[in-house]
Amino acid sequence: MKHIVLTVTAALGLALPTSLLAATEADTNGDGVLTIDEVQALYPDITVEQFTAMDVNADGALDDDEVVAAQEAGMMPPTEG
Ligand SMILES: [Ca+2]
Ligand SMILES: [Ca+2]
Repeated sequence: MKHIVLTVTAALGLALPTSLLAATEADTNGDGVLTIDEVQALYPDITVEQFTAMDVNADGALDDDEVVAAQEAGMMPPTEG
């Protein structure tokens, strides 16, 4: 459900909530998760160590929940506008 809403919203080009906007902008290959390369493309200051800390389930990528958690924890800057 969440993935469908995100996909439809992105397709329509509507404004997304801050956390989801960050994930959408950073997800350059459109697979729905952020790799370290995608995160660093948007946030060059984020280190591998920080990425690993944000990757709660240790699958090597950040999903929406992990991005939101990272932003709420202050580990990833929220995007504005
Ligand atoms: Ca991706
Ligand atoms: Ca993960």
